[in-house]
Amino acid sequence: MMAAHTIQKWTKMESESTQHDPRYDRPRKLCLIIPTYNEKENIAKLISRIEALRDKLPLELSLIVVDDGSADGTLEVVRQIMEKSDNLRLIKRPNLLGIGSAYLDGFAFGLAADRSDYFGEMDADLQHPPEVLIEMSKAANEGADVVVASRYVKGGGSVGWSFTRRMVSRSANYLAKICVRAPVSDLTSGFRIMSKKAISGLLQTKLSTRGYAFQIESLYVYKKMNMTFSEVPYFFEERKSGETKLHWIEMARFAGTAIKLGLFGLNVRKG
Ligand SMILES: Nc1nc2c(ncn2[C@@H]2O[C@H](COP(=O)(O)OP(=O)(O)O)[C@@H](O)[C@H]2O)c(=O)[nH]1
Ligand SMILES: [Mg+2]
Repeated sequence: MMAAHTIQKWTKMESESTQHDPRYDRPRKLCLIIPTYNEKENIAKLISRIEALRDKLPLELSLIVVDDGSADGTLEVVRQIMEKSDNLRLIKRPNLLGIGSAYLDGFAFGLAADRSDYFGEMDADLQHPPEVLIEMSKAANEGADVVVASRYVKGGGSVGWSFTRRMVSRSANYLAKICVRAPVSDLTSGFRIMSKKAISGLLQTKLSTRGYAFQIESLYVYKKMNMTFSEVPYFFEERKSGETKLHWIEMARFAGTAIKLGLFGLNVRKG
């Protein structure tokens, strides 16, 4: 098990020695974080679809799975893949600590252990088609600090959603838009790539949430840091297997966090 404070300490040490050095000639690296909780049926398929993209990506790719005590065999599947792959690592946490905290631990570990230039967020359940990573990586490589894969731009959408599900998502997005005012159309999207600068700033900020509202708090931080934004369209697909962890209580927390953010903001260090 890896304690969060240990990871934070590494980040601080390492970030001092991995500042961008133009004399250091190497392909730019993308560290993709995949949080899992009971994703046994999905994770191997996802990783093999990501691996098939390697030659088409303008960035060199490594993967970190952050698992929160899955009891369905997800860990065994990940370990089997790790035996054959140098590019996959696992952060194993004891129990469900929230998707936001999984990302933060993944970012901190990636920043410390790799010399990554970019960090990605992606669900393990195949709802985020990995092929979109090609366009996202290009946008990042061309200079955007925050690339958001978006359902709400031309060419994007969601597959197989009921009217209610669509309304809930639209309302959450609308509320987030009013409260965060970040220059993107899909503020609740959890499919993103960020620059090292954006992630370093995020890791220095004390967020108020560990759950799904992480997505809007992090956007707020990037906006306050004057990061550059870019959006790439995508279709959010149906969950192939397993169950969502997004329940009503999380949605209520999300709304609470959005309103708090709109009213009081967050204290963001700007470098
Ligand atoms: N490690 C970890 N992963 C989580 C947690 N909550 C959700 N996930 C993972 O985050 C991704 C998105 O969650 P999901 O339940 O599919 O959310 P939805 O797509 O909004 O319904 C999936 O890969 C989940 O397995 C958590 O607390 N910890
Ligand atoms: Mg999902």
